[in-house]
Amino acid sequence: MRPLRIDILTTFPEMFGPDAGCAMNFSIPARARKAGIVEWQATNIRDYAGNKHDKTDDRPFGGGPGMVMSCQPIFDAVTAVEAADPRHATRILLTPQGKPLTQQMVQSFAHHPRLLLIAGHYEGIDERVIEELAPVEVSIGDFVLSGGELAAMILMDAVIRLLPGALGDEASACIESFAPVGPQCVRLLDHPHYTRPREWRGRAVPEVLLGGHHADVEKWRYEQRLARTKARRPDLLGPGTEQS
Ligand code: 9D3
Repeated sequence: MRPLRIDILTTFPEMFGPDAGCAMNFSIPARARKAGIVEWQATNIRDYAGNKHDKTDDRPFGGGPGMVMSCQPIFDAVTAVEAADPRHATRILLTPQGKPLTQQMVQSFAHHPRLLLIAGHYEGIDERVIEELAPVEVSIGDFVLSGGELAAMILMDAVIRLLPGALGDEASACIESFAPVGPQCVRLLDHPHYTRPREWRGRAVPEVLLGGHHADVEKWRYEQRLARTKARRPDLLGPGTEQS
C-alpha cells in the first residue's frame, strides 16, 4: 500500500516541518511516518503569492477589522500541489464555519488516498475561492483558535492513528470511546483505569479489579462507562436521554 499523502497549505509551514516540536513529530504520527504509512508536506501559500511583496491577504471589502486571504495565492497553491501527484486529493478547509469534526468523518478520511488540508489565518478567506475549490469545511469545535494549523494537526493525528499498522496494538483502536461497531458508533465514555500501587494517598483501587473475576470486571467497567456517560455526556446517549 502506498502511504496516505497529506499536503498542508499554510502560511506557517515550519509548524509542520521535521524540526518543529509539534505533535506530528512524536508518538504514533512520527512512528507511522517512519514506517511509511503516511507522508505529509507543508507548502507555503506565500510561495504562490505571485507579487513582489509575497502578499497573500488584503483588506476586506465592506470594511471591518483584520485581513482577508486572497483567492489567487490559495488557488494557485492548490493547483500546483495537486499536480505533483496524480491521485485525487480530498480538499479539506479548516475553518470555524465548518462542520464539527466527528470520528465518522475521521474514519472516512482515513480511507482516502490523499488529503489536502488548507489552514487559514487572519479573519478569513475570500468566499469565492472556497466556492471554486469546494472543499469539505471542517471545524474542531466551538472555540476560537488563532489559525487553522493546530486544527489541521488534530485532524491529521486522528486520521493517522486509524491507518493500518499505525498502532502498536491493533486492538486498542477498537475499544475506545468512539470506536465503530457495525454501522453506528458505540458512543460511551471510557471506564476509570488503575495501576499499582493498590493504595495511594489513602485511595484504594476498587476491590472488584483485584479479585481476578473477569466477568465481574467487565460488568463493573460497563456500568462505570454508562454512569459516566449519563453524568458527563448525556448527549452521546441520544436525544431524549439528556435528563434521565
Ligand atoms: C470574529 C470572527 N472570527 C470567527 C470566529 C474570526 C476568526 C477567528 C479565528 C477566523 C479564523 C480563526 C482561526 N480559526 C481557525 O482557522 C479554525 C478553527 C477555530 O478557530 N476553531 C475551531 N475549529 C477551527 S478549524 C480552523
